[in-house]
Amino acid sequence: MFEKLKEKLGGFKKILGGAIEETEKEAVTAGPANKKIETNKEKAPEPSSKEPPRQPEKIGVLGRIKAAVLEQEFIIDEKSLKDHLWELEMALLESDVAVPVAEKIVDSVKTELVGTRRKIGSDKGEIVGTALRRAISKVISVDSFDFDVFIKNSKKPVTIVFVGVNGTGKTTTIAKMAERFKEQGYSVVIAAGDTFRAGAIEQIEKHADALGIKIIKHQEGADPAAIIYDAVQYANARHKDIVLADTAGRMHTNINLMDQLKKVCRVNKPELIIFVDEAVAGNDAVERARLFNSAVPFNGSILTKADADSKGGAAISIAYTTGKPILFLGVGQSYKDIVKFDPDWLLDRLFE
Ligand SMILES: Nc1nc2c(ncn2[C@@H]2O[C@H](COP(=O)(O)OP(=O)(O)O)[C@@H](O)[C@H]2O)c(=O)[nH]1
Ligand SMILES: [Mg+2]
Repeated sequence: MFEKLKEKLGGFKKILGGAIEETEKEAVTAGPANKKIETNKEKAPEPSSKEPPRQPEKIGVLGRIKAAVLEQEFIIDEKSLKDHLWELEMALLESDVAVPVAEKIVDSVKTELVGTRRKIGSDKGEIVGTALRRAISKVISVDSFDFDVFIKNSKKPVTIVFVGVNGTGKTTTIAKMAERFKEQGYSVVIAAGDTFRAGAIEQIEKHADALGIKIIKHQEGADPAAIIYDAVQYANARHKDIVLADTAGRMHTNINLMDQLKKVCRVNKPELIIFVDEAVAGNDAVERARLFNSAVPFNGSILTKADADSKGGAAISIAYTTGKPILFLGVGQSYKDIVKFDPDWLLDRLFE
């Protein structure tokens, strides 16, 4: 998972590490530390030929100590990074990181490194790796929303509406989440809110049967807002904990269907709206997330198909672009294939 991005970041670490190594060599050759000693000496009073030398030992020792400390350090200057930071931006863009997010990462790496003193002989790959990890961490850690804690502390039933374009894995994710909630001891109701696509009701019904979960459905073409409303009523009457509401996939550009989604949310006031898209969709997913979020402001995203060969860019960009956290990753087709998203987990993967 995220192998391509990891590879690119690894390559960049080597390149920039090499450039910093060059700066270090130049610093050692030019001996900036020695120049500092000269300055030190200049400040010391010149011994006149008439006067006896004044405490030469003391100045010498101080000078030597200062030189030893300075000699072990060098400063990373902007010049040595400039061309390579552009390469970093390219590498990020090629990995499907969105433009503003790539710019933000490059900027952070620059701030982390330029003008800082480093020990001579220290591991340059590590210096760059740490700066990169911090920069990426900043863009993916948008807030500290803990999904499980939120569910636990919320008044029941908790209604969760899943939104997104067609085929991204909403229905499968609902089945996975239902299984996860069941395991945690919650009772679940599913609302078959995709009344648009032929076979969608049967598809989610099959999942509900397999998981032994109650499903509320109407006929094809029915109003999804009404179905979800019925499911919430049912959950209220039977003291069920969670309502998982499916919706039809829709293009973020289709105004009528987006209006229908707004109605679903207006009528039912779900506790959570979750945007579902594919990790493999890259920048398209980022743009869709942005537009869905402005139509029906959601609480977080789930990225599916992270088991496929994703470049990793969407995972890095969506949270920063929408300001909402990634909650889970879908990592396969079976019910258990869902993992809670943790920024550190992703960072460990990229930098292990
Ligand atoms: N490999 C993989 N396939 C997935 C994942 N999530 C969903 N799928 C598959 O994606 C396809 C579309 O899923 P579906 O739930 O019908 O998408 P929907 O149109 O958004 O409801 C199905 O074949 C799913 O099995 C995942 O995490 N990994
Ligand atoms: Mg579906």
